[in-house]
Amino acid sequence: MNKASPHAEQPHSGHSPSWASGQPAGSACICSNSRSSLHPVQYLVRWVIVATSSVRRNPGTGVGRNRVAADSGMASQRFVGSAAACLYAAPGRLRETSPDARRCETIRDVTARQAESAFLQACRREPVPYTPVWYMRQAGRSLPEYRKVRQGVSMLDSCTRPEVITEITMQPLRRYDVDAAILFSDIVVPLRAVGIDVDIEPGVGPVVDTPVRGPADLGRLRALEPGDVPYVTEAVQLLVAELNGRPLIGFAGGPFTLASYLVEGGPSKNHDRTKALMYGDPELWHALLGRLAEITISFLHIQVTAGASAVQLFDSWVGAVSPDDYRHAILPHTSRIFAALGSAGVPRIHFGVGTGELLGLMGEAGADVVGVDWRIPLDEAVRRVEPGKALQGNLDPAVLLAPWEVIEQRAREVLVRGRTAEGHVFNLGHGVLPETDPGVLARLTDLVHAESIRPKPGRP
Ligand code: 1CP
Repeated sequence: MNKASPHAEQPHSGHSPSWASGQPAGSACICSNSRSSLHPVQYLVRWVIVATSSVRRNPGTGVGRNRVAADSGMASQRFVGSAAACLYAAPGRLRETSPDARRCETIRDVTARQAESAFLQACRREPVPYTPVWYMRQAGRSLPEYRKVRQGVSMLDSCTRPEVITEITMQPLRRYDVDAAILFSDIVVPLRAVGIDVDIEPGVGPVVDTPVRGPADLGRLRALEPGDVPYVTEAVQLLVAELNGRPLIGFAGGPFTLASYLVEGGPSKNHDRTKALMYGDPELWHALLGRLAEITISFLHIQVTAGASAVQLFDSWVGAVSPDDYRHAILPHTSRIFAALGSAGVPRIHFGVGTGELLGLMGEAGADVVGVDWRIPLDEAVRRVEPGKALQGNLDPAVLLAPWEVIEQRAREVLVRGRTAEGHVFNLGHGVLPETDPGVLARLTDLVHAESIRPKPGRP
């Protein structure tokens, strides 16, 4: 039983209140070196809301959890300069307090809850009230209610229906007290949206009827426009409304992983054809990855514009290449993706499987958070990644099939090693395995929170 569910906590998690920072009412700041803050009245309202929020029963485990029932939407200025020049203003009324103010840009509305989220704080390497947790592939796969919704609807069709996307994205949050939702979609959704003949075959994965093998095939990879994926925009907007401030993670496939599906024509063990193209025809390779980077930038921008509060680039299969090849053949394109997302001001997470030797380069590519699979302990990952990055990971998903005592011990180890990082988001080392018991994930979520809770400042 999670007596200390962080989402049932009082909203104020040890930050300086707004009235102490001089921030006017009706505004929230998510500057990298300042805390979100609330006007005393907002603070009181939120405290009452939280204190009176109803306890919902967790359908998976019977674990009772408090939920924040409501939240106050507030405009935010995301600041890209020094904290001293940070702006605070009501929506549409930008008040300049210094010349640097021009460097502040309004990104979108955020709720106070989002600005305070432990997940976003950890991504930004700020102090956290507890270690935040979410799971790659938390939506779908192991949930019976997912399989029910998907009955008679193909995978890619389900990714084009905003209500279905919303429902499936929310399903894990009804069972687990995770700190973020991840949009239900797939890395091949934008490829299909620009006209690539890709489908997802049950039990197989993405299959491309006409693989990309020569320069003539590049023409099929046109730019992605928001109008190509209206269902993604609509679903993200619906979700942001429903999530009540809990962050939504948008995502896209990384350049190597997308190229692999396109070149191989489907899932591949060693990505031999893809690597043959990388080695044998650098011109075509860079042209291909350039187009994929364009599509990815656009897909991620669409999700952030609609309200996603972080993005993850899944370059799942990039661990197949050596560090040298990564640097020359992939990093320039990944760097471009992360640089293009920089102005959006949301944390950028970069993940790949078997990438122990690439972790430093994956950070260099411009991610704020480097995802680590289970093969490298987090304290070792800290040594491999340059300073100034948070880490995400890295419990082996297969551990969740072992007895609870083993899971508990392994999770504690991940938490302890995670404390050596500047910021740590607890996750698995790869996606949830289909055979995972959802009750175990619920229990693990509560364990991570309870084990990692930090004392409030000023308390013994
Ligand atoms: O019939 C089904 O239920 C299809 C299974 C499925 C699901 C639920 C696929 C086919 N994709 C998805 C959703 C999905 N895909 C999400 C949902 C959000 C979540 O809960 O995390 C995400 C993030 C993805 C991303 C994705 N798709 C990746 C990167 C993440 C990873 O696991 O490494 C990759 C590599 C894919 C391709 C893909 N799509 C589907 C499958 C089975 C695969 C992998 C195939 C292979 O082994 O190559």
